Parts: sequence; C-alpha cells; structure tokens
Amino acid sequence: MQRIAFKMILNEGQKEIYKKRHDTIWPELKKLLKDNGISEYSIFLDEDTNTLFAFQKVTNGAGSQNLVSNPIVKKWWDFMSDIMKVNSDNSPVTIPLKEVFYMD
Ligand code: RM4
Repeated sequence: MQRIAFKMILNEGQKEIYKKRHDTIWPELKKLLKDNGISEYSIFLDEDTNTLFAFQKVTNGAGSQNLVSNPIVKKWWDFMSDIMKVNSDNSPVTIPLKEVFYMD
C-alpha cells in the first residue's frame, strides 16, 4: 500500500456544487476506483485559496488521476470541467505532493 496526495483547483464560488456532486458520486466511478486499488480517498478544500487537497491509499503506486483513458473517468472529468481548473482534455489540473511526514 502506498499513500499519494495531490492538489487540484476549484473555480471560485463552486464549493457547494463540488461537495454535492461528490456526495452523489456515481457508483460505477466509486467501484472503478476501488477495483483499481484505491482503498481510501478523501478530498479537503482550502476555502481561502480554492485548493483541493486529495489523499489516496493505493496498491500499485497509481491513483485516480492515472486512469486517464477509462471512459467512466473521462465522463466524470467532462462533468466536473465546468467547476474546476482543467487541462485541454478536461482532466483536472493535478499537482502532485511529496510526503514529508507520516505517523500511524
Ligand atoms: C475530483 C476529480 C478527480 C476525481 C474525483 C472523484 O473532483 O475529478 O479527478 O478522482 O473527483
């Protein structure tokens, strides 16, 4: 198991809709993430900067943002593209973070 974390950027004024969409995340997307070894996934929002901080426990070193060619993921990214900073293919701008401390 590995831990990975990354940042994404939410557009101004979109926090309620972002939360609402994740409260009703598509079951097929949730299953896909789990089937691909993502056993835990949380996203926190820094409301001062609109920075989303994502944390995942993964089994093969690859997390959700590596599933770039999966049609369910592509569809979700298209759906989310109106409220997040995205690349030209609608994938969210993703900034990897380096772990500098861990305690269990
Ligand atoms: C996020 C973003 C990520 C996705 C999660 C479920 O808003 O689209 O790429 O992994 O939702």
